Amino acid sequence: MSTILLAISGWEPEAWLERFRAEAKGRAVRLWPDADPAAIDYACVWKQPAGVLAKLPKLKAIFSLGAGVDHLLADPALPDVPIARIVDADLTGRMTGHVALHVLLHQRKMKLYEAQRRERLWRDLGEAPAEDVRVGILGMGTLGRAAAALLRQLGFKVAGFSHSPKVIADIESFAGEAAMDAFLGRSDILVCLLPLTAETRGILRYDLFRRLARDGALGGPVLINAGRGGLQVEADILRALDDGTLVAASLDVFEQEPLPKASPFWDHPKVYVTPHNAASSDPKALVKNVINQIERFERGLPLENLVDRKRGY
Ligand code: NDP
Ligand code: OXD
Repeated sequence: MSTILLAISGWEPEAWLERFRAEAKGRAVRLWPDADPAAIDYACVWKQPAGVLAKLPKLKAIFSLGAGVDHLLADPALPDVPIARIVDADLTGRMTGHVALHVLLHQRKMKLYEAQRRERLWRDLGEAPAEDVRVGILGMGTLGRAAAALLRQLGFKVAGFSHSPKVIADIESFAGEAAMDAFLGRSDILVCLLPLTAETRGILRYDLFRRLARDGALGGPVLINAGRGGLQVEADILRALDDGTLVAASLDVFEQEPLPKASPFWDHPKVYVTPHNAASSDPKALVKNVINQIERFERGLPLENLVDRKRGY
C-alpha cells in the first residue's frame, strides 16, 4: 500500500491528518516531519517547507491542497513529478459566494448604511440597478467563470479577461494585452481572480487603476482582489483610494499575511478586509477530492487539474 505525506504550514494540519486517515482507504498517512522520506509516494502540501519534496526518492505526484500553486512552485527544489491542484465544487462555491457578496456590498452601498446605522439614521439611499453595473473579472479560470455566471444571474453586466478567449453566453470575453484597455475601460468593479505568476505579480497597480471606467454608476471604480496579495501594489491601492482613482476596495489577500497590525487597511473607511478566507480549503470536502485523484493515478488514469510549471498555474 502507498504512503501519503502531508507537508502543511500556515494552516492547522491536525484536521487534514484526521481526515486523510479516515479517507485514505488503507494507505499510510504521515505528517511532516514525522515521516520516513524513503516511504513516501504522494505529497499533499500547502506552503511546504522548501526542499522537503526533493528529499522523497520515490515520490510519484504532488497535490496542492488549495486551488493556487504559487506557494508550491516557489520551492526551488521541486522534483520532476506531476503536480495537481484543487478544482472542487465546495471551494468554487465559496469563492463564488465571496465575489457575489462583495460586488453586492459595493453596489448596495453597505459602507454608507453601516455609517448611517452608527448614527441611527433611517434613510434609503437608492442604488444603481445591477444591469447598470459593469463587472470585469481578471482571470477567467475555474473560479472566475463560476463567479461570472452567478453575477450574470444577479443581473450585472459581466466581462472577463484571460490569456485565451472564452466563449460564454452573455459574458464578454477579452484576451491578451492588446484587449486590456478595452476591458478595463468598461469595468466599474474589477474582480481579480488571477494566479500569482511571474507575469501577473504586481499587476494591480496605479496605472491599471487609472484605466478603469470613470463614467459608471458607482461614482468611480471598485477593486475586489481575492487572487493573491502579490498581485497588488498596496501603496498604489492606498494612493488610488486617497485621490479618488478608486472609490472602494475589498481585499482578501495581502502582500504580507497575516496582515500586520499596523496596516492602514484595517481601519480604512473605504476598504473591506477579510483574512484570506474567500475560499478556504475545507478538509471535509477536499480530502475526498485528493484521494479520488490518487485512486485514478493508481488505476493508470491521468491526473486531473494538472499544473503547467512553465506557465506557473
Ligand atoms: P485557473 O488556473 O483555473 O484560472 C486562472 C485564470 O487566469 C485563467 O483564466 C488564465 O487564463 C488567467 N491568467 C493567468 N495568467 C494570466 C495573465 N498573465 N493574463 C491574463 N489572464 C491570465 O485558477 P482558479 O480560477 O482555480 O484560481 C485562480 C486563483 O485564485 C488561484 O491561483 C489563487 O491564487 C486564487 N485563490 C484564492 C483563494 C482565496 O481564498 N483568496 C482561494 C482559491 C484560489 P487562461 O484561461 O487563458 O489560461
Ligand atoms: C487557494 C487559497 O489557493 O486558499 O486555494 O488561497
